Amino acid sequence: MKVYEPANLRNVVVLGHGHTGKTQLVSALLYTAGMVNRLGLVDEGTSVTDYDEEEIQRKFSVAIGLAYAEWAKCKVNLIDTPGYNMFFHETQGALPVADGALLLIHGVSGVEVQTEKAWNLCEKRGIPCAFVINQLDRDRASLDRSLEALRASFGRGVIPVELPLGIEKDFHGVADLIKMKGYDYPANGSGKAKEGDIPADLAEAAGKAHEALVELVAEGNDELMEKFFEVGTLPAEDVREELRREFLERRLFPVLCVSGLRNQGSENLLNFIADFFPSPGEVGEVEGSLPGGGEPEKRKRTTQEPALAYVFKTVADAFAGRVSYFRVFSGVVKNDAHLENFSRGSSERLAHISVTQGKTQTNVTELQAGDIGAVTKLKDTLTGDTLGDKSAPFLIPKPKLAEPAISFAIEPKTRGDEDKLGTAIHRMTEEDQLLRFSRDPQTKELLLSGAGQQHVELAVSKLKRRYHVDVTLKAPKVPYRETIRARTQAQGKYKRQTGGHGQYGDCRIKMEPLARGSGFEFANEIFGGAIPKNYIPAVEKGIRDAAEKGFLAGCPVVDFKVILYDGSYHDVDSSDLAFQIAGSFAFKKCMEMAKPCLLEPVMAVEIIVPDNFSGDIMGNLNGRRGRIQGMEPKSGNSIIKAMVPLAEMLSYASDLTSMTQGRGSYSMDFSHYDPVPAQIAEKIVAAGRPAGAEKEEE
Ligand SMILES: Nc1nc2c(ncn2[C@@H]2O[C@H](COP(=O)(O)OP(=O)(O)O)[C@@H](O)[C@H]2O)c(=O)[nH]1
Ligand SMILES: [Mg+2]
Repeated sequence: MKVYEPANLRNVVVLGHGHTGKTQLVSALLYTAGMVNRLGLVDEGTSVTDYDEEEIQRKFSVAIGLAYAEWAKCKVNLIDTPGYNMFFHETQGALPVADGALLLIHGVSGVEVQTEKAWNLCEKRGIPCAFVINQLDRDRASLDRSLEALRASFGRGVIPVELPLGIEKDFHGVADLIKMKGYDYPANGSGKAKEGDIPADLAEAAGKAHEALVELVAEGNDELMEKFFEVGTLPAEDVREELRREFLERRLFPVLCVSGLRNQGSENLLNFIADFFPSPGEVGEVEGSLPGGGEPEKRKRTTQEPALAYVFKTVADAFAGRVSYFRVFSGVVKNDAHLENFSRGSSERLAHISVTQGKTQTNVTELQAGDIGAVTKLKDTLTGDTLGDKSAPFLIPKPKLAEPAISFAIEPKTRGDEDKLGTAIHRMTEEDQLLRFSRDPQTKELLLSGAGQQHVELAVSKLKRRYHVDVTLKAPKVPYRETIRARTQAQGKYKRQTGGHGQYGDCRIKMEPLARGSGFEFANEIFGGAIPKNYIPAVEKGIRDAAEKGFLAGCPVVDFKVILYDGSYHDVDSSDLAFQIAGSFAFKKCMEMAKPCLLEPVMAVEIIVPDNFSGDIMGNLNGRRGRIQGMEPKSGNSIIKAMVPLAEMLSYASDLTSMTQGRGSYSMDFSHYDPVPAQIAEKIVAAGRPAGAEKEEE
């Protein structure tokens, strides 16, 4: 494997809505560049970057896939990403290592929800972005309609640099609007084009599109504008140079045309990447901070600087162990280098660095600034860590991830599964930082949390396939709570005479409701030593423990205040334990009269769907006891905001998918607790009341 200098590297992230054909296109580009010896097909499970068994089975990407094409003296690193909202955190993880983006558009569907999200990611990081209209071989695919949608969403800087030759099933290549040449691709998928003149029937349209391109390019440069007005056109070399400059500045967003499935338009796309996309040296200095103090720090992206690398992905491979994927940001990372992990303050040895072509690793001797590679068996380096030459500390900021939106309860099927679960989950959470594992303190269930149902289901499937751990996935128990609605007071007395030493505790308390979210308050208003000071914490503890166990349905009682105002004691028989029990008795008596009720968590939900679904979605939310807070249109989509009880959202992911044919997405955060309507509460109480609650004794 050749060593590539920064000037000959291109780091390209492939973004787009699910099913636009990102993975298929990457396979087509790799085949065209001669990197693989057959055209991999997503539909047959032979694509290069969806090699994971979970991806092959699902036929869509769930993780970043890495590949490279050696083309026109360049090494083009291609980072394939998942398009589904559920795996958006994976996609986000690829952005820090990309210098340019291909944003794929489905030739029939146009701009979709994830198109916008991907666009926003690039905008935030100032990453140049070229649009690729894919699947132009399909019925009803159209460049014109796609352009209209793109311009409506992203402005007039969207400009085609190619036109399709032939439409729908007759699509067979592209007309290059800079060179003004036609490129005819065979139907056999070889990806090899024949250059010729633009066909006569397209000549006029191509002429107009060429003029539009030249004019828009000239707009960004006064000198060129003058020249353009004088002569009426511009030399191709000027157009290229200026187009490139404005593409890198994100003033212009070139549009290219392909069919990834038929491998048409691929050579032109590869040439475009090699000629127009930035090399790592052209994207400004690396911005980061000094470890410890967090002071801003910059670093030149040259090979002369000390080594600096950033780990953007970690895979727990069953055979190779931990594989860390990194990008070199400055200097040179040599095989067998010893680097400092600045994020953790430890040192690592990078034995066996390699480059990645889908599932295949090829060892290399060194990787220069800008290049992307992999290394196995780092000790304690994880995704988001910065490694580098010990003499030159530096931290590269890692993207801020969303928090998990949903939790499911998991239950190991056998004792053996239970034993293996911990290690397996640990590996999986290393690999996927949005996956969380915990035990619910209230319900004692094991919880697996993630971005959504599919994300958690994927984790369960991986547990079984990779780690042979079988668990059942259940909807989690909703963390209900209890509270009171009336003021009450009661006495709790515990007295026992057994043989010699007895037990004695006696307290009188008042109980009153507090505002939502206040939790529990305890006030001591005993005067004159009716209960000695040292027993008062015991009374409080007795009440707290009883409140934790619940009264109606075994859920913690919250938002109430207890005032201890009287009681009595015995010189010999009183003890902490006796006063704890007395406290719990008083609490239970109060609860009986305090009009207790159940509270449920309510979520703030945000749903994004194409406009035509918004009516159905809102009707459906009403059925879930949701309260709509508002609706905003956003370029063909509606953003619906609502407050919905968590209990009604447990199956939302799959319902939304089926209601919108997979085109809707949602997120939710905890908002507050609200009383459960009486009818529903009755059922929960019937199911949840702890059996054989202990009887009071006086
Ligand atoms: N007709 C047609 N189908 C395509 C094309 N590219 C991809 N597909 C199909 O679209 C589906 C999704 O492709 P995939 O590459 O997995 O999309 P991704 O989710 O963007 O990675 C698969 O069934 C592909 O075979 C194309 O250019 N033409
Ligand atoms: Mg994919």
